[in-house]
Amino acid sequence: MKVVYTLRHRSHHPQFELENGALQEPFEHPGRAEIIRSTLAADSSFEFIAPDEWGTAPIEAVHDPGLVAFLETAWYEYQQVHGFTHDVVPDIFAMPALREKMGPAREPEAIGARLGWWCFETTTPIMHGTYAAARSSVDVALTAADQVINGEPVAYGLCRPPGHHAARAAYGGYCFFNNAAVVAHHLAESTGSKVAVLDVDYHHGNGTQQIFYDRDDVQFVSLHGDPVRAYPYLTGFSGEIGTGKGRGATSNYPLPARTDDERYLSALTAACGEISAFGPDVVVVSLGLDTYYDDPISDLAVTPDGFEQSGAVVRQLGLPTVVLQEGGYATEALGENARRWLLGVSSPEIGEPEPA
Ligand code: SP5
Ligand code: ZN
Repeated sequence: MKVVYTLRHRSHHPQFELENGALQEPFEHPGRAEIIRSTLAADSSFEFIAPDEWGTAPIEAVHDPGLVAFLETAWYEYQQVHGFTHDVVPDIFAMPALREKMGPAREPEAIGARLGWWCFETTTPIMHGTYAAARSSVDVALTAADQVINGEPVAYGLCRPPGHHAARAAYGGYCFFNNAAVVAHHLAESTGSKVAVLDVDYHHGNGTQQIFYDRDDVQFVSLHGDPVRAYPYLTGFSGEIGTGKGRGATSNYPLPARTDDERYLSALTAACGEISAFGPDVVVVSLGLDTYYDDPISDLAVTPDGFEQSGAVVRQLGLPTVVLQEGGYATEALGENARRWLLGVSSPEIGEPEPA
């Protein structure tokens, strides 16, 4: 299997994560991508390629160009006003309730206020190299998609930073650009095909859902911790099914705490049944491995065997498949968990009956 990777992800390296009223060690850090890289590099099933450069047009096809322009210069603008700051984080948020009855706000001019205009929470710092890393993550994703367009049955983009929490006009949740949404839109536009996005990250892919919520050419199907207890709290309920002509093209499977392999695989099989019924030409997987039983910020209970079987369930869709890395924070296990999922999605021996 082709693996798309670049070391440019390393230029996004937060010093802290502001969460639960404290500065914490970042859960999302360069070591995550590096353990996946080194684990896959030690297995001859995987062949590494570097990403091509795709520019901003495919990003601006799904994101507000104002978000792209903001992220390109935000760190520098902040330095000019506030002095050297490694991790730039908003300290004010543009809540629509502040202007109730007065009409919506306009994007502020002050850099500190613009941070809270484009960002929805405090755990996603911007530093010197964040924009370059986020752009490279999209390049990785698009290059993996290109492999599949050119005939590979499956390709893996080792994306970092992740993407699925980034909405059309908002970043957060460790995500800046929505790699999966950029790829799904690019596939739909460039090949005229129907696309399914299957999001298996522990956290609901609110950004991807938002971007495609009113579309009938891109299906969004997600399994995740129930937003009653799990980040991002505001989306991912089972009643969210899409709107307008997109009605029925969004499906959500909120899962209870400690969901084990058996229950997880049964929900995944049901989700894949909905994908088959939609009839896509290609599937994009948002591969979060934070459903792992020992993940430090999540509460499901999937094991390495469960990851391999999950990949095999997706393989049985029989569709060209672009797999993109999202979350997963048990760093020491992350490489092996990714390897098992990818072996499951690519190996005929796994999860299929023996030939007679
Ligand atoms: C891509 C991705 O997986 N983003 C996840 C962002 C989640 N950030 C906030 C998580 C809040 C976790 N609180 C955990 C308490 C653990 N004891
Ligand atoms: Zn996640």
